[in-house]
Amino acid sequence: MTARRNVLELIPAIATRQPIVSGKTGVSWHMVMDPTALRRILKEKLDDYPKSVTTKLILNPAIGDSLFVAEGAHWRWQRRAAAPAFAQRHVEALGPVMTAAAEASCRRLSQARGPVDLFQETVAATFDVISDVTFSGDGMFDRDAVHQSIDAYIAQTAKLSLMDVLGLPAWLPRPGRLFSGPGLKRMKAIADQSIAARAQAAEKHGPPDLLDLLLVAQDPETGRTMTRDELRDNLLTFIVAGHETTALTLAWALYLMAFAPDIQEAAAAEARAALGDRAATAADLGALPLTMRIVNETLRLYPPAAFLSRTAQARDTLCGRQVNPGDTVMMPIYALHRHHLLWDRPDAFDPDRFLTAPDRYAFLPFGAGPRICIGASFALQEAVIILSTLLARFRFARVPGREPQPRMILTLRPEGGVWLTVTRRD
Ligand code: MNH
Repeated sequence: MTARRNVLELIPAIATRQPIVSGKTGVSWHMVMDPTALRRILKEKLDDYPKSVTTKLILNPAIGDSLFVAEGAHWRWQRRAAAPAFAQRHVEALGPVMTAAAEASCRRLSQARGPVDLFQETVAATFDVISDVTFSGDGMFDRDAVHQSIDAYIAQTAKLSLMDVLGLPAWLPRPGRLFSGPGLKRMKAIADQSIAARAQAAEKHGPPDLLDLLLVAQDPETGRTMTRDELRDNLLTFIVAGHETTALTLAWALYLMAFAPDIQEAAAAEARAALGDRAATAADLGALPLTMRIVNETLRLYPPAAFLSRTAQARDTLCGRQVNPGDTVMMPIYALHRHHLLWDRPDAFDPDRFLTAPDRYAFLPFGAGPRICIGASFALQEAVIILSTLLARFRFARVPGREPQPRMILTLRPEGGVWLTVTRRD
């Protein structure tokens, strides 16, 4: 029963001390924590390790055969077509949206009396960002309706057995129709309306957002463009994949700041020196190296995507162990990031460990190889802009007795929220 409540409890303690842990519970499974083997799965033998059957089962009804779940040629052309939308100059051009979201978050926090749930707050902030860069400027876009639909979708997702997420066998009952709820239908309908409206709209001002860029996205090799359904599924993918993950990063970062007042003060000093009274912009990133290290150290200790899984297609050997077609291959990023052979004092919060770059395949908050997160630089820019702006203006302190417990339901969430007291610095 505990396993059903929290995937983290499924990861055996030895997973942070051994390169691979295997077992058989119906199907054979392997948890891989060895950088060389992870490189093989994610890069060298990509086609032999597609995303797990159950990952697809869960996500397909929501986001179709979009970038996140597609395989082979159908994945490849979508990735090529979408890549320019996430190129550095486009991400930088979306900076003002992130700065505005940081300002709005500060306004809300200024009103706060008593402890605040910072997870709720960062969810609101990252939702401002993702909704602005997908359906910005559309008169008919009903932000609250979309937000409610997504919440309903995530709540529904949370109900499903975690065993399904892992691709583990059916020794727990599985819920029947997972995604028949009205939330999902509503979300799709709103997205369809926005896309139709945008396609008809005359010239829009301002930098192109993700919807504009996907409307003109084209596979450079075949010239293929996205159908309306593919476009909608990919936009929803960006919203689902990019909204909660970034909110979690920010919430866990603030939680860690409350536990490390010295580091919080240093980060606040860095932010105030770089920003003065203004909110951070994309151009400030270079002047905020400590904030970036804090974000990376947060992603190490609390990786939002704490558990990735694949279904093996071919016979292979990983860390000397035989892998057969059909085996579930899990990558417990949470255990990798706290592995005793890979990290010095793995459970300690120490942003300065990122003064030197870690082994590429020992640090995988965004995955790696061809299927690495397409939104990684978008997410990092957003996290640093919002975190530095908040730290420059507010002090965050823990509320004893209200520490959140990490709990894994698709993403690594702080059970009970991240309650902190927030006080203005000036
Ligand atoms: Mn994101 C893939 C983590 C933000 C869109 N993302 C992945 C993967 C990880 C991941 C891990 C690879 C999964 C796997 O190999 O099984 N993503 C994150 C984290 C954050 C994040 C930790 C924030 C922090 N992601 C974002 C944002 C967007 C986004 C923001 C879009 C706006 N992610 C994606 C898409 C993919 C992906 C799309 C699938 C890419 C592919 O398969 O080609």
